[in-house]
Amino acid sequence: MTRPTPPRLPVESLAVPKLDRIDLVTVKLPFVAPFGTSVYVWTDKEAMLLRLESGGVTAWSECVSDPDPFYFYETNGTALHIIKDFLLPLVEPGIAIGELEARFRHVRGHGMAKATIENGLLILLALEQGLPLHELLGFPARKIMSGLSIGLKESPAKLLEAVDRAVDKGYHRIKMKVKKGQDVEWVRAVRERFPTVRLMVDANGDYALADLDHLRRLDEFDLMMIEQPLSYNDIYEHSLLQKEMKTPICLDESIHGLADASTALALGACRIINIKQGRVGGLLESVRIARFCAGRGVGVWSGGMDETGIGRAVNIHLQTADGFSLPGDTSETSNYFDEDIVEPPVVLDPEGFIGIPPGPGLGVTVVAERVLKRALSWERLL
Ligand code: OSB
Ligand code: MG
Repeated sequence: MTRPTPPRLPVESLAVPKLDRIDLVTVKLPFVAPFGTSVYVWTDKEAMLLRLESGGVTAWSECVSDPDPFYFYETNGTALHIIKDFLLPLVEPGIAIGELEARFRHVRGHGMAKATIENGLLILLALEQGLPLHELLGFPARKIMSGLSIGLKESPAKLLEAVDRAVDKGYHRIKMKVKKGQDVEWVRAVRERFPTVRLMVDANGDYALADLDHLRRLDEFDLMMIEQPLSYNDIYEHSLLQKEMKTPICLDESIHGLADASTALALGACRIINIKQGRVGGLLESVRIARFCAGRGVGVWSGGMDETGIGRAVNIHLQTADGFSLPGDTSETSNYFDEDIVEPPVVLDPEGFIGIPPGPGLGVTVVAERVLKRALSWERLL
């Protein structure tokens, strides 16, 4: 089994524009409700934004890391360091985007930091060419399926309320977080009340292979998948678990790029992959993984990082790419924030779909006053 050599994407040959000004802005937006995983509970989104200016055109992108390493090893602090000290010095006007990616590979890991710059440049190019981002990437417009990620709740009753609201809204699938001791009976409660809803669970790595007998009890609930049951760092043990379980395993944390995806498929470690564009280093690597998986009968979907409207719009554009056959973690803005920093907010249509914001670039407008109101820090880099 050899590593895939992905075909070149047409966008790789576009030239990096000359940048006139670069800023990094960190904003903090309170969540409408705390969001809990098996690892941590977040009460707000602290997001680092990159603002690029070129010939009077301004593009914003979002680093999807958190201030803490409780989902992924990158933090806003490491991303700032890597972007400022290692990645931005590699950005040279006139070189191809593909060449920039090759230069970025000299920096090991730090996909979220890389994605912030690569996505920002692609958004800038799309704005300059007057094209929606998905069109620059080569994908026709299509509406996106929706999915809600429900954090750990304090009681099964509260969980049922949240699922009820999501079903009412028309979400195409519902994900519930689980952890050891807050799993089988909670899933059973949801299944009993909603026998046919498309349901899945996400453990964020809370189990070990020794929990096999316990995890197998989840097989009776007709779940679409179980996301990242074992360690954030593992692929091999997931392959052993998948052989023992009927429910498809979906890998999230373990997949940092196309090479990991190919390892996971070769080992049979999962039947589905959650692509978070930041975690895998940007939109182009995401497109490569989606294609690779689609060609092998493995479904992919776009994960989320509770992003502001900037990152959420990037995820929406990404989902026009071939291979995104499953509903992802893209839900309404009101699920996260009372007031976002972009307009318009994401809303579901009556059939539960999400439209691509129309217009060049991301199709959303960053509201300067709201960024200023929410800014914790603002650093001009160029
Ligand atoms: O594991 O998918 C995850 C949010 C933050 C960190 C990790 C995860 C999540 C989510 C929510 O599940 C995704 C979203 O609604 O944006
Ligand atoms: Mg996950």
